[in-house]
Amino acid sequence: MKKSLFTLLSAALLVFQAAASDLLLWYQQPANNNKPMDEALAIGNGRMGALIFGATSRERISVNESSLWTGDENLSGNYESMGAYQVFGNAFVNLPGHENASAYRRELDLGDAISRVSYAANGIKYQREFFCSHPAGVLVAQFSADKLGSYTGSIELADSHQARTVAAGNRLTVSGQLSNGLKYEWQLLAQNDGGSLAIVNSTNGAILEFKNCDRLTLLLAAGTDYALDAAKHFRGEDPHARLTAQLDAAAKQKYEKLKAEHGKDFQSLFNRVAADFGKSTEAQRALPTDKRKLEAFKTVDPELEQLLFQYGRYLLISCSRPGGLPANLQGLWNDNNNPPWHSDYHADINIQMNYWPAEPANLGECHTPFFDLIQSQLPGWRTATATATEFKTADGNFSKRGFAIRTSHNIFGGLGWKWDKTANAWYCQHLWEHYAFGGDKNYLRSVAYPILKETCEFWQDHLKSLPDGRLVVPNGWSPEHGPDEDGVTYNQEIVWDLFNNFVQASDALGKDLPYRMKIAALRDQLVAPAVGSWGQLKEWMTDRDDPKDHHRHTSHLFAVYPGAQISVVKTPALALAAKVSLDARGIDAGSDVREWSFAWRTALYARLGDGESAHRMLQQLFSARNTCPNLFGLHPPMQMDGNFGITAGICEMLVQSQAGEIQLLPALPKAWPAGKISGLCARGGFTVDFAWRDGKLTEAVIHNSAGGACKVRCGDKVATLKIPAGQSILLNSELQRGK
Ligand code: FUC
Repeated sequence: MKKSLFTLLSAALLVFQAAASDLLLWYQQPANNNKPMDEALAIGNGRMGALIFGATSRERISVNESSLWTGDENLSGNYESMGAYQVFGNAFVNLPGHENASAYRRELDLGDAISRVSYAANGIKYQREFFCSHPAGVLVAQFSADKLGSYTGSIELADSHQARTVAAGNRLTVSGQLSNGLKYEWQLLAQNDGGSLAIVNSTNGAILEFKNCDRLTLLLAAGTDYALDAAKHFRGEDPHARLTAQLDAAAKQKYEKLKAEHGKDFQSLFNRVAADFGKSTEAQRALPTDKRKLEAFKTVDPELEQLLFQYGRYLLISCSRPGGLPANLQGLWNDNNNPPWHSDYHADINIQMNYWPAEPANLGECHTPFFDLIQSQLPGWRTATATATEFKTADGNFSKRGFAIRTSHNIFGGLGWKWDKTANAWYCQHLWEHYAFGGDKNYLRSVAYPILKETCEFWQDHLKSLPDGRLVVPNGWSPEHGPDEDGVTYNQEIVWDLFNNFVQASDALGKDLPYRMKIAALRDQLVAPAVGSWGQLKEWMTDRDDPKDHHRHTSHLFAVYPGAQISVVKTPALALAAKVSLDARGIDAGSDVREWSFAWRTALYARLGDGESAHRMLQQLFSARNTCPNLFGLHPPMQMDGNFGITAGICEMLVQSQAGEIQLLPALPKAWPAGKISGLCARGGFTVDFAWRDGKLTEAVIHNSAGGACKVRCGDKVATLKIPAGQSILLNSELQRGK
């Protein structure tokens, strides 16, 4: 259908880009070599990434690639033998004589996904740029200066598993094999303008030396023979030919062309959303990010809050692209081979939180690595479940249908630590939400639905009947809080969510009607969330929550967020109880409350319509305790879930769509009296742009990709709209059309 002029004009009205300065992290000193995860700046192309340190006389590029893992299918389930995510190592560029530098600046520009370093030494101005290109598949670095012949030094690769570097021409190569047989390789190709470049061999391996160069361009590729395919035992081709071809192809392109191609690709995702939460002061803007964030903990800094919001989107684009592995506990950026919690996939909150922003923050395709991983791991997970005594059914037999997962997993079908019994159903929520937002029926039919159905069958076989006929998850767990027992609220809510999503999926596909009826009936027999003695939402079936407990997990509030079983409108008494529980846990933050806890609490308060508390939780993330100078989440140590979680929490403050309508500004804090946002997504294929002033909506544009009716709510105003597929409608402050 043709768009009317009016529609086009109105749609353009609210589309904007943040000022370039609002998307910069910047520092006046290099990252501390001993604090890579806290201070170095991250770039990535979804599969390969790096931390850039920016030291003037010895640049350090700490290189990661998402499939470099030890471990295997780990049938024992023992956490210690599950394996861990590894680091490739460091590329160093030694520049003797650059020690005494002035006018130093190091930055990461979220607008074009480039990290830059600049300084002056010996009367010469030096500049570096680093980016990791998704289309080219390589990391690109350029070292330039305002005087010809100014670069003399050396380049070396230091492999973290002690493999030797060999050199040929202008290329350094390191290849090795991990204890599990995984083959890996990384290659660096150096190009010089002016001057000379030579190989120097020593007993420690080869390095490249350069003399009097005008400019250096480094191209780096890293990979393994990992394949996301259980049938191939997770092994594919030796990476050598692929990496060589990638570097050869990149070497034929001009630097500016690689940079432009990278920018275009990155911005095709990043620029879908722009945010403006109000203006910061000149004094706030003048501070480098490490100092500024500490001030923002005390005094609201709206532009930095906008930056934190966009940082989660930047990081997700940089570590989770279609065809790759999903974001792990540290995203992609891990600096050692014995990382905290194995830098694994944690199923009791962490990987889910990593993906909370994907759909609402308009990065639906960045969600798909999570689905690919789930699909690829199913054979291993099914085997582990079918042989686990924990999952014997009431008839004493081993489990026959479906799969369950332990709290941790790797990339080889292997599980570790304690079973998190309903994590299977929580993973299904992600599969469902991708359809709920994007509306792709082929995906629902071929990817999501079979896994949802299999998981329903698992729970059909494993739920236990109470004497009164109600159903409970037997011997479950409120993550990392309390013993194993029946009917734990978290488990009940997650299975309810699975069954409810399955019913909707079956309706959407018009499939399996009798089974759908059965699952709907089981859903309604589940023990439901209930209010306890001090007005709280009970965490367990027995009424024993401690009002002084500040535990970091808020598992029993799953039904508020990311679930939708409890809502202010549909279940007000339960919503009130959830608020009582959350206030007890959340406002007076005890020492157990972590970076990711604050992100979850932001989203929970937003769902409960409490913008002030949501914002207060957000602001906690600027404290030295909860984020690093590079704004990575700080558990401690560094953990990335809080970065993704806060982006999702902010989406919930501005737009919600879980209740069958699009609600604008459901939890706007006083700290953001005027602002605008464009490009947030709502379930049903909608995208929304809107602005507000004095805390009130001024105008909104609702785009509809799928076609159909929708209800838009803002405060007590409601509009029912029919927007044809591909069209947009402008609403005024009263939610009236185009006036
Ligand atoms: C869960 C949390 C911890 C930590 C770990 C990686 O176990 O309870 O706080 O985030 O994951």
